[in-house]
Amino acid sequence: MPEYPGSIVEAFLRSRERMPEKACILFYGDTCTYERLGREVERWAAALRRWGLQPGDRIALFLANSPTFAAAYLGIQLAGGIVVLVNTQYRQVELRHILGDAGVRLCITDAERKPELARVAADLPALEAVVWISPSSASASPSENDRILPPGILDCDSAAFLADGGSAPLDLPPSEAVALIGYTSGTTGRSKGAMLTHGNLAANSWAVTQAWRWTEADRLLLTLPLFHAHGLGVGLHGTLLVGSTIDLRRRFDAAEVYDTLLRGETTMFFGVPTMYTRLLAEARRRLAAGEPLPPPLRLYVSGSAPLSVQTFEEFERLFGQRILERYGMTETMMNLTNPYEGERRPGTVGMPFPGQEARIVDLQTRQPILDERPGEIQVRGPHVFKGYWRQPEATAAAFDAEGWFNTGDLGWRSADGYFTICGRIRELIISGGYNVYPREVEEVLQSHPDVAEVAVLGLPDPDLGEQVVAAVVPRVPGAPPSVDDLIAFCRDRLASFKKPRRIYFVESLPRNALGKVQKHLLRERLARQDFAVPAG
Ligand code: MCA
Ligand code: AMP
Repeated sequence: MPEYPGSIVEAFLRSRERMPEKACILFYGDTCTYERLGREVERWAAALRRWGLQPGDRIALFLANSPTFAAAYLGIQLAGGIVVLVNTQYRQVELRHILGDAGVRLCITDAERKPELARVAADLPALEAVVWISPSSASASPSENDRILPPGILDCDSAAFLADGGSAPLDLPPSEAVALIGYTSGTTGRSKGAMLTHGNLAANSWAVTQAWRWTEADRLLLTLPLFHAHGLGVGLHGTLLVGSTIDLRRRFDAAEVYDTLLRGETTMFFGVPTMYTRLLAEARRRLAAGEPLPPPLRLYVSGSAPLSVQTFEEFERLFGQRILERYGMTETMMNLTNPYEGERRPGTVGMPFPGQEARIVDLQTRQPILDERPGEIQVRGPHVFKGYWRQPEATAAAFDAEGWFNTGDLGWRSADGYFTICGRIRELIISGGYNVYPREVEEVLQSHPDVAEVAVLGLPDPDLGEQVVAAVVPRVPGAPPSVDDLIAFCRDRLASFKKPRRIYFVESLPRNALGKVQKHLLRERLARQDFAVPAG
């Protein structure tokens, strides 16, 4: 049995004990040591318990990257709570669904995001408290914090919430308890909460750190958001587990990343493919201006969306380094990885991490396929989630009788064991590493008074991989609503990255005999621009 701890919080406390004065999180000139983070974690845990947190209560984090995110995250888990991750771009529709579905009792946010939360708070019967990070410890201005929460909901700034000190020793959470709920598409329907246990997270982080030879000497430059599996489950967890250092940023900025890499202190960078294409463009600009290339890193990793062979090869030509591509999901954290030593094969996602399994099954017979034919990728191991929150049927449908999880991704395996992803069973658009479920955008556009029918799909995009495109049938033929109006309508309700980049007005949608929209036909027509001028 591998020697990994029962939870990430336990792993963190072990690292703190081993090297209290080591830098854990660097954040724009501030150095948060393992000891300082540990004290903050204990303060959050004690304050949450004092407030009345019971083991298993859901506490949402609707918070941008900062050391406070890490402290609150670990504090909730140390207190026995379940963290619900919320993308900071989410707006009323997503907030209502996620916070409502998870029955969140308390939400930790920042002053900048509190007004959006206040718009939906009255629709969330389980919500009892909102704790917002005081502007002194976040970058938001107090004037943005102007919308009042409904009466009956505790509205508390973090300084007041954490006051009173006291850090009674708390037991570590059991490894089989749920640590975190991440909302994701599942294979069908509305976004579902994937329940990951402390054991799932620790097992996967252990596998990742082993496979990538991650040690306490590493310094990871992390510009990914901490509210998704990539930044959190790979970047932060790995750091805490091995006791290395994370150079955390609020967001990705190619020029800032390039400048940081030039300083030569970074050993690893993890990103989505869009970040790599932007980094390449930045490098070309710098080289043209006579600036140098950054020194080599120990490891560049790409994931969350397909890395094109072209980007892989250009990166190797320019930076002289072969990006390691891996494949993961919210339900499982990381599944497959190209080898650290050995061939990193472009266009593939490699093999299972240590201690985990993966295979391809035939879509009809559900029998394993051993040759190089495509089928559905299934995975099994200690990293695979417990199930969907309050969705026993969806959970049952996601696993087969032998405990294999159906990923909903299509792929094939080469004779020498490399997996290649070649499609998705579910309808999902991946734009710049963010998932967009067409149905969610369709539902919002459909509710616009001037829209009769709508279909949303993904088309190729050189920067984002895929872009969101909508075909709209206006309610009054020949009198479509304005594109700006439709986009503003989406942005008011959904995260801005879900808004269509292009909207085409059409007379009707192609449908089959059962009335289902034939998106493949629509995609072909839109790709050919077989319509009047795009209205966007
Ligand atoms: C931002 N915008 C986007 C996207 N990101 N539009 C489409 N797709 C996107 N991905 C929009 C904003 O809404 C805004 O629109 C405008 O672009 C500028 O926003 P800004 O924040 O400046 O964007 P950016 O800095 O250009 O962001 C691009 C990005 C970012 C750096 C690629 O999207 C990003 O950090 N992506 C990573 C997501 C991630 O962590 N995914 C992992 C999921 P407007 O101005 O109109 O409002 S976990 C996962 O998939 C599994 C587990 C796995 O395997 O990892
Ligand atoms: P999420 O639901 O946010 O966890 O997104 C997981 C999905 O991202 C997977 O099911 C894949 O479809 C996709 N994905 C993640 N990594 C890769 C990769 N390296 N190549 C292709 N698709 C990927």
